[in-house]
Amino acid sequence: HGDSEVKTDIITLTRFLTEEQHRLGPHATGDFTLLCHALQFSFKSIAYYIRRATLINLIGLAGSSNMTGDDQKKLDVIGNEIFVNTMRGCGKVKVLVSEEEEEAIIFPGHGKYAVVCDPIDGSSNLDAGVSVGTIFGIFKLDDDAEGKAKDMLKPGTELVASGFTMYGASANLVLTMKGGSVNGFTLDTALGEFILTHPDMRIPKSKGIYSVNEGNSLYWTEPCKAYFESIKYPQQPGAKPYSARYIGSMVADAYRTLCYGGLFAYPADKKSPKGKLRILYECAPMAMVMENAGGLAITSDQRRMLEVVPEHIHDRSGIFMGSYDEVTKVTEVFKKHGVVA
Ligand code: P6P
Repeated sequence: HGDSEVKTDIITLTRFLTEEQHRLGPHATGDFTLLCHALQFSFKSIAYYIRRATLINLIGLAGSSNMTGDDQKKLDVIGNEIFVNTMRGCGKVKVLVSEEEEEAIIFPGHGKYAVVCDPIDGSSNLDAGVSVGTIFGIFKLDDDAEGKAKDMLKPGTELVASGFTMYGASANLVLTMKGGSVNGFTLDTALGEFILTHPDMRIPKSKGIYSVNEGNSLYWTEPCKAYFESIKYPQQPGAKPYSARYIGSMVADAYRTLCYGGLFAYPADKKSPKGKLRILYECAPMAMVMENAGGLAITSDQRRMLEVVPEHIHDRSGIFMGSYDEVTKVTEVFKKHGVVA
């Protein structure tokens, strides 16, 4: 047979996870695989609601859709409820930390995994049609873990998997396992399957793009100001200024940075001394994706992002992440200003 134009050897996320499990050998119990199936159902459900949200919000479908008469739930709440239900339902998760839940949720049963998530990151952008997404991380609990919130206070280096989905023109999932590659999947809504479309994603080693909210520059520390000055007003002869790209939705800025390269930053500053983004379910999962794609991720005080241990489940951190050479430039400027990890 000649190769027909139609691609018939499709790798779905389901098949990808099965192959991953087989790669781990016969001792793999399949618990992680079942957890990931529950995760993918969460993403499909959230993608559905986000696609509908515009219609519901903008053309008043809410009146007809909430027959029970309760208020049209905000998408954050819907996304969070979906996550809680699927993580409880799969029976493999003991602890769930969500941006939308003040306390960690402890499920009954003997789940061996802990999940951290921001169900709908950037939801404030939704009304403007800006891409939002889900950011998630999976930890394996120690055998003697009590299944309490303190079991979640772990460094990102202990994540067994992490990633994010971006609900834009299509729903894109970026998934990476500990020590593994970064793989991108696109939701085929007709099949209801995430299809492997971006195998082994590698972030370009360098790229003249920076992504930061310059509206905070009044509050930046001296080394931070010096870094951004150095790329906006380069001193090297013939050097061109960097291009600015800031969407204000972390998953969108992260996805662009992963695809094109560059530097994404949400620095700790005088207004937010601990930074704005959360360690457990925003910074650490993104840092693992960037590092596994060949990039770097550090804090404002120049520590490796993945080595930071939060003291509370909702702790924040400053973050610089992206292309290897670009994050290295940040470290060089900060070092000149005496900020060394
Ligand atoms: P700012 C969205 O609200 C978010 O949590 C991230 O998705 C995004 O990177 C950041 O905050 C944007 O914050 O202060 O620039 O609007």
